[in-house]
Amino acid sequence: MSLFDTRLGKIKKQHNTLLSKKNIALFSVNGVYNRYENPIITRDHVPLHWRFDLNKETNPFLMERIGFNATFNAGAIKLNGKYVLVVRVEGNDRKSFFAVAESANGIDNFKFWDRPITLPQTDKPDTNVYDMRLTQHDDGYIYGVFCTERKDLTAPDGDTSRAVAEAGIARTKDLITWERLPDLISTTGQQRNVVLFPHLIDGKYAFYTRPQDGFIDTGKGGGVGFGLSETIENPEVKEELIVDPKTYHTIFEVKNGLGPAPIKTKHGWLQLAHGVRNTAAGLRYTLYMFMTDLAKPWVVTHKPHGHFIAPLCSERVGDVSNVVFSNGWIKDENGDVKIYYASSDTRMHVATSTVDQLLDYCMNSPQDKLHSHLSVQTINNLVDANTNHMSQLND
Ligand code: M1P
Repeated sequence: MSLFDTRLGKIKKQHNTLLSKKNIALFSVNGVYNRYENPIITRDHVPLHWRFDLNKETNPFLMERIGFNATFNAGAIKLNGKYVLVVRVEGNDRKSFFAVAESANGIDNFKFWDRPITLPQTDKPDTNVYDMRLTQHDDGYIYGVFCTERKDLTAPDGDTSRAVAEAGIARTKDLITWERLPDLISTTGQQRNVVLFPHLIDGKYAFYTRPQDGFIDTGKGGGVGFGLSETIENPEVKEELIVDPKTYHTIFEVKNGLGPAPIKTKHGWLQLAHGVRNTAAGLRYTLYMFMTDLAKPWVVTHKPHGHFIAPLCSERVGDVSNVVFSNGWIKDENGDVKIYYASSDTRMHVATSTVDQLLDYCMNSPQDKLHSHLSVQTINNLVDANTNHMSQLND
C-alpha cells in the first residue's frame, strides 16, 4: 500500500472517531449549569478536504497543505431544527474567518458544512474578521454582527501592529448567502462586541455596543453600551448610553463586552457578557450574567456578583491563556439553554442550563457590594438564614 493510502486510512479513521465521539454532562456542584467532558469543536474538526490535497499525483506524501490553528468564539442559532454555530476558524496564517458547524443535539457530533462562509466585502476590505453574534430579527433576516479589523493607516512608520476594530454587519436567511451592509458608525473610533437587539425600539434598530478609544484599551469608552440606528442599511448610532460600565475591583475592571443576543423571559432579558481584569499573568477573561428590563433592555435589573463561568483545568491553557469567551447561546422551546463558550482562544465548549435556572441564578444571587467587609456580611446573612437548616448537612 502506498504511503498516501496508508496515511489517508489513518487520518480518516481519527477524524471520524473524533466527529462521532459522544459528549457527557459532568455533575454540577453549583447547580446553575453543567459543563461537559469534551470540547465540542477543535481545530481537528476542520474538514479534511480544507486541509489536504487529496490527489495522489500532486500530494504523494499526503501532507497537510493548509493548516488551522484554532476554532473558537462561535455565534449560535437554531436553524431547521439543528444547533448551528458560526465558528471563528483561525488558519495558521492568523486569519480568522467564519464557518458553519451543525449538530443534531447541540452537545456533540458537530460537523462543519462543506465550505466556509464567503463574506462579501465593503469598499474597505477586512484584514481579519471574528466573533460573529447572530440575531434572528423581527424583520425576517438573520444578522451577523462581527469585528472587522484593519491596519490603522494613521500609525507611525514602523508600527506594523496598530489596528482599528469596527463592527461589520451582514445578513442572510440561510447562513449560506450573505448580504454585506456598511460597517456601523458610532460615537467612538472603534467598536468590538457589538450585538443587534432582535426587535425594533421606537421603530429603530437597536445595538448593544462596546465603545473603545483604542484597539485593545477601551479607555474612556469602557462598558457595554446601547444605541439606536434609524436604518440598518446605513447603520449609525449617534448616542451610546452605557448600560453596564467597567468598574474598579470587579471581574470587569479593565473592560467588558456583551456576548450573544439576549434571551427573552417573562421576568426580563437574560444577558451573558465577558469581563476582563488584569493580573500579573496577563488579562483574565471570565463570563458573567445580568438581566435587563423587558421594555427597557438598556436598564439593568439584576446582576449577580462575580463570574458565572471562569476558565477551569485544561480550559485555562491555549493561545491566549486564562480566557473564556461566549458570543452564542441557544434557548430551546422547552426552556433548555445551551451556552457555547470558547476557552483560551483555542476551542469550543458547551454548558447546559435552563431559563428557570438562569433566572434563579440572576434574581437570587447576591450582588457585588464592592468591598471585602460587605462580602463577609453577605456570607454571614446566608449563615444566619441557614441556622435552622444545619441538620441538612448532617448524615
Ligand atoms: O483574547 C481574548 C479576546 O479578546 C478580545 O475581546 P475584547 O475585545 O473584549 O478584549 C477579542 O479579540 C476576542 O476575540 C478574544 O477572544
